[in-house]
Amino acid sequence: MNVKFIDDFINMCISGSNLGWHERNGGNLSYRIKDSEIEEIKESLTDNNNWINLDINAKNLANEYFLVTGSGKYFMNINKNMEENIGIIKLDENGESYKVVWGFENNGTPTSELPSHLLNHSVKKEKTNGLHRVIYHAHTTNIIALTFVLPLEDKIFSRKLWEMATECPVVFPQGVGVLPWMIPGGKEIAKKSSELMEKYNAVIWAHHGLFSSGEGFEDTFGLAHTIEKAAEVLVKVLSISNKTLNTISKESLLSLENPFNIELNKNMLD
Ligand code: 2HA
Ligand code: ZN
Repeated sequence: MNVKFIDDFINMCISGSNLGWHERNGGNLSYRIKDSEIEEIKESLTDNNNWINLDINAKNLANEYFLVTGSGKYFMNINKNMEENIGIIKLDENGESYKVVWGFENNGTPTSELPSHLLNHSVKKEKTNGLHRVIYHAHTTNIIALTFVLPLEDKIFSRKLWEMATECPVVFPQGVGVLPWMIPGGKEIAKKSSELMEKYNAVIWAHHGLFSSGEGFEDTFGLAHTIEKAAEVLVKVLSISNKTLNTISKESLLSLENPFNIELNKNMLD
């Protein structure tokens, strides 16, 4: 299908792959499709009654359509055969089951992280009055590295990342959430992630990667990129020396609030 939201979706997968965040079948992406966009492609959707239980409840996503990457599929190959590598699912009227209405050809299924994607969408739809539509999971190398050496606390990651680049507090003034190591792919990690998504637009999974949320493909990717870039700087700083001479002080961080019209999460500053 030749439509803009699918092109943008695929381009985002390729961008992440080019940055090395999607080794093998690592990472996944989902997009809550707009009614007007479903209207555009409705001729290409199939009608069926093959409902599959989700084992989660996302009531506020009832009847919504999502474009999702496929389980086991490689981001680097995504545009070679999109009908196999990605697909569109529709949720039922209770937000408890889904059916495939396009794509996932040759017995494909949605990403193993579908529960995390849907619970995060559910929280973000509620919290942003429907503005957020994209949830992205990437295996961002430097963020993963930091989860081996920093305490797994929201406050420490947020403050350290803010200090690594002046744009960080502007791009994620709420900070970032951090989850300890958990089994991927299930309901438990999905629940814990979505609880953190109540407060943050990005959640780090220790020894695994990053989730980000946003309104569109550009800002969601940009958030992950900004966080990973700051993490890269921090990895370099820690590698050069165990002592830093200079940093962005608490006062300097706070002085960004007025000119950039942001409100920093003060919990990260005490
Ligand atoms: O799709 O990234 O977390 C593979 C993964 C699972
Ligand atoms: Zn992963």
